This record gives sequence, structure tokens and C-alpha cells, in this order.
Amino acid sequence: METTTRYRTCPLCEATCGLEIETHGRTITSIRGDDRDPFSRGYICPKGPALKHLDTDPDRLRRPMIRRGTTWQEVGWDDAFAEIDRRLPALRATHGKDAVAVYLGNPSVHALALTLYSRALLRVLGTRSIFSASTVDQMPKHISAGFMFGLPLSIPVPDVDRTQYLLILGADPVVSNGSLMTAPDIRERLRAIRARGGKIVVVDPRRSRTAEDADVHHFIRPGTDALLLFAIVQTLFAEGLVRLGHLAEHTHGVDRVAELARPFTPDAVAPVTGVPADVIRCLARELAAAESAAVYGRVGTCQQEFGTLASWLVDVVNALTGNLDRPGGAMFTRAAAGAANTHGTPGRGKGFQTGRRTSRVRGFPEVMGELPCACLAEEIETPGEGQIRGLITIAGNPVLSTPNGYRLARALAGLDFMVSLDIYLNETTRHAHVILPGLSPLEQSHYDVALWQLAIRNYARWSPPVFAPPADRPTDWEVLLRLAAIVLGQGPAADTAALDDFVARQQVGAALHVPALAGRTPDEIMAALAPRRGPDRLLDLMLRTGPYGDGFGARPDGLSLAVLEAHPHGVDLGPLEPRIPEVLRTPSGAVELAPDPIVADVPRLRAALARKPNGLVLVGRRDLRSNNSWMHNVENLVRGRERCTMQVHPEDAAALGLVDGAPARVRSRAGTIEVPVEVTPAMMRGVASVPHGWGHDAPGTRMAVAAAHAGVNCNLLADEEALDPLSGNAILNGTPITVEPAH
Ligand SMILES: Nc1nc2c(c(=O)[nH]1)N[C@H]1C(S)=C(S)[C@@H](COP(=O)(O)OP(=O)(O)OC[C@H]3O[C@@H](n4cnc5c(=O)[nH]c(N)nc54)[C@H](O)[C@@H]3O)O[C@H]1N2
Ligand SMILES: Nc1nc2c(c(=O)[nH]1)N[C@H]1C(S)=C(S)[C@@H](COP(=O)(O)OP(=O)(O)OC[C@H]3O[C@@H](n4cnc5c(=O)[nH]c(N)nc54)[C@H](O)[C@@H]3O)O[C@H]1N2
Ligand code: SF4
Ligand SMILES: [Mo]
Repeated sequence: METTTRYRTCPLCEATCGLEIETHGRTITSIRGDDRDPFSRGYICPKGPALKHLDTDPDRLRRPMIRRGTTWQEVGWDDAFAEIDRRLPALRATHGKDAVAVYLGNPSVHALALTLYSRALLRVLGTRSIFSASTVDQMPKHISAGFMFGLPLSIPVPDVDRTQYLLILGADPVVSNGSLMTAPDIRERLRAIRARGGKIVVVDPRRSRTAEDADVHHFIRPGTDALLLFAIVQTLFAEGLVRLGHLAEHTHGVDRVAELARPFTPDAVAPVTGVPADVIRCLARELAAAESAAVYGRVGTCQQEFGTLASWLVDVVNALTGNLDRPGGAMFTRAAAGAANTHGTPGRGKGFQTGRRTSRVRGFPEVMGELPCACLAEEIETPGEGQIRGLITIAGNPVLSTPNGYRLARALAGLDFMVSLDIYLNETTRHAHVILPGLSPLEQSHYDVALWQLAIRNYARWSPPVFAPPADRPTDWEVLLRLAAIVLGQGPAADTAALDDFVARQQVGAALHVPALAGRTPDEIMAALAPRRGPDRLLDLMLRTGPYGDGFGARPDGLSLAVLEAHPHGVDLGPLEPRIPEVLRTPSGAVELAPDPIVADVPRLRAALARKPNGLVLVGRRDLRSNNSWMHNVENLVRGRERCTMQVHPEDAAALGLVDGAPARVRSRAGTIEVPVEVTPAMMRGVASVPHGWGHDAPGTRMAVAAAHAGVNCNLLADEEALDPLSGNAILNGTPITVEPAH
């Protein structure tokens, strides 16, 4: 057997690091960072090498499983599909399309096959009951981008490689490796800002790792970022510091924003936010004076009471200081494949809309075709027309990742039929009737269609599979197509090759509207894409009809999958460039700085000015060696001291009688947990922090390592009733709690 070196993208987080993987037959001998990758420059975190352990993990499911009562049976693929064919179409026939829900988890955005083929399944299911991890994560940012710029994925990213001033709110990129900002080796990129004389300011109720590396850190009371940002806006207007720069002729609503900001003076917001008024004025002046500056907010600003307002105000401040869409500011990526903002008429579009329908029980508006995942349990529990009776989860673990996991687990147990596409038997999939295992990430090709739409450089990298998938099983995209075929009534043994041709032909048809393809026929394009199949064929189509594409011969030196194949370290397409007005898809053709639906939510924030902060509230945090809920089965990543602890400030601990290392009982409206206390001055007074993704002690799971390091599920405390009204995003930060020693 030969030793071979392969290059591929790490699929685990948004940093998309390039890996150099050495193999000997079917064995991985080493995984390191790819030094020749121009984007990630050899950087990896401890999770990258853990791909080897994921690949070999004996607990990782390799054969389908069927549950009868509490007994699981490994079965062949044909038997698994036959079981689904027996139960799923019947359920739809009796109870209707909406009775079958889908939950899409985070890894479904990181896997090419799941990203491209889940859509095909959703289309044939025709269900309105669609849920995803987006509503416990970034939905507020999609809304603000959608209303301001016309498309929910037109999210400005901080130009970290050129900025001279970075204000970070509610993000800890040194630990999370960045989010809605694909920026491998972010720690070094942040260091470089300071090395070139720039400044980094972090606003966070916790002195995070990123805060430790910054010039300045300010504590903030959870959930009050919108107040702080509005006060910055108010100061910019009051002190005559507003400079729109080249955006002046492309921006609507500046006067309206000035009017809205009036009551939010630094003095008015200081007592509620906990940020002193002179600090807020100073932030406004520094942002206005900086040679270039970017404001960046992430989960701390989204998973909170005023998530959409905070997400909106981040970009309002970027715009008012002249930093939106300029080098060193907050800019729009021009992605090589799949970006809606590189298609259609440049500069104008239909705009963005929510609430085309509402959830059945609580009447929550749909956003991007989804309902809030905090509503999933009630939609299962509540009888009546449209009640959810069946569920398909695709790479998701909502029992640990969404609010009131206890109630959701109970609801899942009551479903008539549940299918999970997953690689583990875990807290969620143990409720399934059939589990269809995914391939190892190393057995599939890879391209980050979503994440490279938010990269801090224009960049593209495709990776072939490191190992061929086992011959006796379908690939992940074939699994999704077989499910689609079952829904279409074609039975469990449908011809997936024909279905795949159908999917590709449909997308070719849609792509023929690209000007470069004028006059070409679908047959011609299908022939040019042959002999590729599956996700690689769809990707080749997207690349070739994308902004750098070869247009199937129209631009012979343009991009195609063949070009990426020839560049295993990736293709650097250059730094971000200004894109306004071309990037906009609003009906007016302008940046909408004060969109009506968002403005309508401002009175709720104004009411919050009267609040008197009291009592303890809960926030989350991340750890470099975790990845949400599902990598705790890798021994190397869980070894060492207990990480699922509740951090509290020493004075709070003293007042509550809490002792470092001893358990505390924590209560919220939704539930109660017991968790070890970690006393640390890194916490703001009045705020406690417990990380999510733990709680691996449920019976009937099959993750031996994780079970030995179980921790507790902090989302037993998160309240399913508490949602940001515009986005339906769960409020996971700022949950009121009471705490007492457990013994
Ligand atoms: N309190 C609190 N809760 C939070 C958060 C927080 O900050 N605080 N963060 C939220 C955020 S940002 C997110 S994104 C969500 C995540 O929420 P989810 O996406 O629901 O949860 P994950 O833990 O990412 O679970 C991923 C699932 O996919 C499976 N899986 C992994 N890789 C593959 C694969 O290649 N194929 C298949 N088929 N399955 C795979 C895993 O076994 C696991 O079951 O959690 C949210 N929950
Ligand atoms: N190692 C690791 N990396 C990950 C993940 C992981 O689980 N582990 N998950 C991935 C996923 S799915 C995502 S979405 C990203 C998330 O990436 P980040 O957004 O960087 O996530 P966190 O590290 O949780 O940082 C959120 C910060 O917000 C703070 N915070 C909480 N509430 C508030 C508030 O109201 N206001 C302000 N200003 N701050 C607040 C918290 O104290 C915390 O420091 O990370 C990704 N990367
Ligand atoms: S930071 Fe770590 S987990 Fe994220 S892509 Fe890089 S190596 Fe993978
Ligand atoms: Mo996330």
C-alpha cells in the first residue's frame, strides 16, 4: 500500500481550513494544516485532526437502523427504505403534507450533498412544516440583510485583513473560528489588525478569549446591544459625525433613522446596558474617526430579545460611518457559486418578505420558508388540522440545541413516524423509527456553497473524496433522492440516476437565463456537464454560470470544477471589492436604512429603556474543542477538566452561597438543571454562562465517550416561549434564572 497525500477542506466549522491528509490504504496517518493554502495558510484547530477519529469512531453509524419499541436492529438499505415506504406515504395520505415536518441541522450547511439535495426532498414533500438551526442562530441577520439589501444572504462581512478598527459584539471568534464571516486563522488576522496600529474593541457580558486578545473589553448586560448601538447612532447624529461616503446616493431612510435614534441617548441607555455613557460616546467618535472601521455582531447579538434590531443596527452604524461597502469596512463577498446576489438584474429586485404564512399554534410568521424551531414541540403536541405527526431530521440534534429540550424530547417520543439522517444514535435520533447513516465526511467531495458567500476574501476550493465510499451503500445525495422518490410514490427502489438527471436538467433550465448562456440548449449544457453526476455536476453548473465562470466556453479562462480540481489548495479570487449598488436587490434599488417592518419593532426597544436590571440571567459560550453537540464522542476533544460548568462572578457566587467546583441548582421558567459552578471574574456581575451541546446522559443513545463526559443540557432552561418577534429566533441569551447551591 502506498502513502498518499490529499488536500481537502475541513467541513467542521465556518473557517473552512485547508487540510493536508496523509493516508495509507484506508488508514489516515496524519492530518495537518495545508501550508500551501493561500486562504488558511496552514492553520487548523484541534478539531481538524479529530476528523480521523470521527472517521474511525466505532459508534459512528454505518448501517441503517430500525427501532421496534426500545430495540434497535441494524438492517440493509433496501429494508430501511422499504420500512419508510410502508409508513411515510401513508402518513402523508391520511394527514396531509404539512403533517410531515423537516428539521435541518447545522452540518447540513457544511456538507455539499446535504446542502444541494435536501432542497430536492423539501420540494417534493411540499410541507410548510420546515424548521432548522437557523432559528436558534442567525435568522435575525438574514432578516436585517433581506430588508436592507434585498436578499437574506447579502450579509456584509468585516474586512478584517484591511480594517483599522473592529468593534465585536456577541462573538468570540478566537474560540468559534468565526461565523457569518469565513476567515480561517482569525486569531492571527486579529493580531495583524493590532500589529498595523489598528484597534479591536469587544463588547460581551463575558471576558472572552477574543476580549483577552483585544485592546479594550466592555461588559454589557445581555440582550441590550440594540440600545448600545442606537446610542452610538444617536451620538453620530448629535455630534455631526454621520458620513455616508459613496453610499449617499444609494441610501434611503437616513432621516428616519435619525428620528428613531433620538430617545436612545448614551445617558438613557447606560443604566440598562451597563455600558457607561462616556464609553458609548467614545465608541461613536472612534468609529467615525477611524481610517476604516467595521462593526461585527454574532450569536450574542442574534439569540436575544432584540436580535433583529441589533443585527440591523450593526449595519446602520457601518453605513452611517461610511464603512459599509468600502475596503476595511463591512463588505459583500462575490462568491464563485450559488450566491443569489450574483444572479438576476444587478441593483434591483423583488425585495424580501416574511410572514407569507404563519405557524398553526402560535401564529408565528414564516421567515425564509421556515417556522421557528422553538415552535416544533407545540406543533407536534397540539391536535387539529396540520398537526405534525412525522418528522425527518437531517444532521440535527434539536433536543440539545433548541429551547426546552425536555418538552421537545417528549413531543418527539409521541410522533407516529420519524426518520433521521445522521451519523450517531444520540439524544434526538434515539426517538427516530429509522436512522439512515451519513457517509464519513472523508468519503464525499466538498465545497462550501453557503460559507464562501460570507468569506472575507473571494475564494473557492473543491475537495474530492479522500476515500471512496463503501461500495454496498448509497451516497448521501442518493439517500435524499430515494426519500424523494418514496414521497413521489415511485417506491423504495426508484432509479436515482434518472431522478438526478431530472434535478440537474431543471437547474440547467433555470441557468439558461444567464446572459452568457443566451442561445444555448439544455441538451448542450447537460452534455458539457457529463460525465459528472450528483452534487459535483450541480456545482460545476453553478461555478460555470457564476460571476467567474467559463460560461461553458463564453469565457475560456473562467472557472469550472475542472479548474478547481487542478488547484487542490484553492483558487484565490482576490480581496473583497465594493459592490453597491450592483449587489442590491431591493425594489427601490437603494440600501433601505429604515425598513418598515424593522422600524415597527422599535417601540418595543423604547419600552426597554425604562427597565431596571435585576436578578441573574444566563448566556452561553463556546469551547475550541467542542462543535455544538456532536463531537463529544472524540476522546481527544473531551479529555481534561470538566467544561460544562456554570461560570459566575465571585461576588454573585458569594451572595448566592455558591462554591467553585460544587453543584448549583439552576431554575428558569422552562426547567431546572444541576451544574458545577466555576467562579471567575471573567463574568459580568448578574450574568452566568453555561455552554450548550452537553447533556449526553439520555438512555438509549450510543455514544460511549460522550456519555462518560455527559455534562448537562443548558437548553432545558431556554424558554420556548421567548422569541425575537420579527425573526422567530429563540432567545437563548438573557434567560432569567434563579440559582442556589445544590447540596
Ligand atoms: N443555548 C444555546 N443553544 C444553542 C446555541 C447557543 O449558542 N446556545 N447555538 C445554536 C447554534 S448557533 C446552532 S448552529 C445549533 C446547532 O443545532 P443542531 O444543528 O440541531 O445541532 P448539532 O449539535 O450541530 O447537531 C448536528 C447533528 O448532525 C449529525 N451530523 C454531524 N455530521 C453529519 C454528517 O456529515 N451527516 C449527517 N447526516 N449527520 C451529521 C450529528 O450527529 C448531530 O446529530 O445549536 C444552537 N443551540
Ligand atoms: N469551537 C467551536 N466553534 C464553533 C462552534 C462550536 O460549538 N465550538 N459552533 C459554530 C457555530 S454553529 C456558530 S453559529 C458559531 C458562533 O460563533 P460566535 O458567535 O463567535 O459564538 P460564541 O463563541 O458562542 O460567542 C458568542 C459570545 O456572545 C456573548 N454574548 C451572549 N449574550 C450576549 C449579548 O446579549 N450581547 C453581547 N454583546 N454578547 C453576548 C457570549 O458571552 C459569547 O462570548 O461558532 C461556530 N464555531
Ligand atoms: S477552525 Fe478547526 S474545525 Fe474549523 S475548519 Fe479549521 S480545522 Fe476545521
Ligand atoms: Mo450556529
